[in-house]
Amino acid sequence: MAYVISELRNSIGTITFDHYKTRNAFGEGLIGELVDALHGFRQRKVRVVILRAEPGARVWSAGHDVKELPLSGRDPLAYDDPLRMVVREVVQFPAPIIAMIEGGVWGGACELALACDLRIASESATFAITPAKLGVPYNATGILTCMTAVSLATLKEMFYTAKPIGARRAEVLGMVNRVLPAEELEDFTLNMANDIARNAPLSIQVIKEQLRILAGAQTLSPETFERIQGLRRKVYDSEDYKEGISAFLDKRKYEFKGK
Ligand code: YXS
Repeated sequence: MAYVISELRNSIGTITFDHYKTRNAFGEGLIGELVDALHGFRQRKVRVVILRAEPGARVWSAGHDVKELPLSGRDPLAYDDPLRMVVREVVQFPAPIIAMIEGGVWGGACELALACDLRIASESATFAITPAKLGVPYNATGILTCMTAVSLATLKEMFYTAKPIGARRAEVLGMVNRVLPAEELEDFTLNMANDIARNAPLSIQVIKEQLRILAGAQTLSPETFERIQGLRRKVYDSEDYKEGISAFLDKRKYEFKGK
């Protein structure tokens, strides 16, 4: 595997993002290997999965691979987009997934971390939701994923400012379960994983699915859903959307004109 390292020990699976040259950006390659690893763990009936970057990482993941965002007026976060696929894999995985986080978590990676069942972070962790920095129209299920883990006031601040939130503040806000010194992170996370793995897997599997269904229970009429999609099209068809991606790729400051 070129993008992730997958290990299985005592019914606990660990997947390590291992593509630092793109800061573990979520491109098709990394997401493909991540999904394959989860499929393998599902077959092996693992009881807990830990998602992590390499020890001491300054960046957990830089989020969606910007180089793979379409410029051609196509929905950048459509149902079959790799990011959408992996978030579904995580929320539907039949056992708890713990995001063990060191370093910066950016954009779509922040949603993935929030989609995990638990988040254990080191003091170096930061969390940023960045569509407004790139002119991207986030999608409905992605917003819902974040809404189930973060208060509306905090989510608005994160979406509007696109600025990172530090680990300690994230803990106060309930975005992460625990914040620890880096040297304690791995042992604490493994102990929690072992605690969970000793409990009844079927009971945990069912409560996870019940919580997913109940948390996502939003009645949306087809017309409301189409209105949301229409609003998003206004963004991804805009000049600002092209400007956000071009500015990132040209390594220059963006200049949005609201059109
Ligand atoms: O120039 P080279 O070839 O060495 O590559 C550079 C970066 O281009 C690359 N890289 C990325 N490539 C694709 N997609 C990315 N998201 C991405 N991020 C980084 O990695 C190489 C090293 O980057 P560099 O020099 O900036 O590293 P650094 O250590 O100084 O800074 C690390 C970061 C993460 C602070 C910095 O790379 C950064 O700010 N990256 C962008 C973070 C971000 O805005 N992510 C959102 C992506 S879009 C997304 O997730 C959703 C669609 S949305 O926006 O809606 O949330």
